[in-house]
Amino acid sequence: MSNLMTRVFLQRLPPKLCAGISVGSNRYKHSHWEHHENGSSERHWVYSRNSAVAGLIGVGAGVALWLNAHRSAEAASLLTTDQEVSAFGAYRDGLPEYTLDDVSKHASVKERVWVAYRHGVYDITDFIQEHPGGDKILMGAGGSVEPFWALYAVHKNPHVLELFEKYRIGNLSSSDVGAHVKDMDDPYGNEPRRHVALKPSSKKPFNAEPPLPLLADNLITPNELFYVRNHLPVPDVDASTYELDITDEETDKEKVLTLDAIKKYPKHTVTATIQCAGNRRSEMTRVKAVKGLSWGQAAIGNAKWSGARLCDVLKDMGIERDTTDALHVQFEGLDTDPANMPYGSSIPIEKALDPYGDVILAYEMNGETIPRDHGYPIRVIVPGVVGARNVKWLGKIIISKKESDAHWQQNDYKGFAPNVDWDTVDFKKSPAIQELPVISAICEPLEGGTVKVKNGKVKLRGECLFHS
Ligand SMILES: Nc1nc2c(c(=O)[nH]1)N[C@H]1C(S)=C(S)[C@@H](COP(=O)(O)O)O[C@H]1N2
Ligand SMILES: [Mo]
Repeated sequence: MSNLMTRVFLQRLPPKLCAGISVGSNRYKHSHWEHHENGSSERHWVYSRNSAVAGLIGVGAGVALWLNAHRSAEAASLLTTDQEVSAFGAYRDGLPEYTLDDVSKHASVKERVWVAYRHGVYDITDFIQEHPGGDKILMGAGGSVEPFWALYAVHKNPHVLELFEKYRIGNLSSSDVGAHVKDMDDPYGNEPRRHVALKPSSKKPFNAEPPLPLLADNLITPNELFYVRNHLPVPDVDASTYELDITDEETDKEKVLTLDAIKKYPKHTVTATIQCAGNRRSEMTRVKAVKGLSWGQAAIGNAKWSGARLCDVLKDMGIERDTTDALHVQFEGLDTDPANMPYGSSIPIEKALDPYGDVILAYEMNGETIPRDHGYPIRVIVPGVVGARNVKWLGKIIISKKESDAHWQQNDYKGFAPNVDWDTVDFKKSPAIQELPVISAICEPLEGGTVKVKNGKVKLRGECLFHS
């Protein structure tokens, strides 16, 4: 059968199996079609390709930036308790007092950038200039970084806060403490309910994976057990007013599609595995400390996705191989950061225009309406390509000569050799990850578990990702 992740009952160790499947470099080696009488079609994917680079890319992907996570942070300690956090931003004797009004006068590098955090006032000008992604903190410039942290709660780790405390210049006048957060709604106040079996690696934004044995139980991952990887709060999209905006930068042509209009295109179903580039980062950390969410082995899932083929929609706009000079298809989500910037990334246009590429604007996951966590009402599915390009809550498509300039395309989700670290990384030097290499992992027994030997044999279960 199709798909990238498969349930295997082995009597030998997986490397043997994987050596078997990774020989040869034909892409899309085994895919087969099922055409249905109602005009819809279905394709199952099995990829194979040489896996020699797997280790390298795997380790490199772990280096990928997690917004402005700080250099000294270790993946394992990214999440911390409120108690550890509460020591920071406390009142400190002997420092001058400033009001929020004073702070607001320092909102640019020229005037020095001040922010308030709990009782503390900080001059973070140097921090911004020295740290990757530090510019994100400019969102709180001249005011409070609390709204910023409420959104990127993952940064409430001791390393970031400790470092932050070095920039302390004063105390916030007591009447202003907390004033700036009173009317702030929790941006994560409207999240969907999640299955209790999902183990979060961060709660705000929500990121979670299922237990490995449950993953191995199902070739098709049930929707509620499918790992969730959100960078921002889940948007609450009203399907009745939903619109997908498609712009061709080459011709300035624009098309706006409602959900009903998307559903009028022939319905196409693909079974495709999605994997986060950070999957198994916790294992990488054992080799060398890497930053980012400390995923186990289950930031991966396999589902049947149904929707309109992107190539059909683009063809309708006159965009085909012979008619366009564009090189990339950019996607934007309806989820936005505090500066109102949407999640975004892009794929090469060949993949989008290839009728065998199976890129779809999906509205169903395993025969059900796509759940909110997975992109309701429309999500682009790019089979064989890293999770980060499978943009959820799709709001905009831009046909362009350029890659997306979003953070997640330019400064994250790139692979680097293990000798590159946070002091030497130059994101421009590495291409954005698209296709992922072959990996395999044992799902049962769990690490540290016991194996039962029966007639000199052991039973193992695992996942195997056949990615092109
Ligand atoms: N709009 C939007 N799309 C997104 C993301 C996101 O945060 N926002 N995360 C990406 C990443 S990094 C991954 S791995 C997958 C995760 O998809 P899932 O949550 O359905 O498993 O979605 C991708 N698409
Ligand atoms: Mo991801």
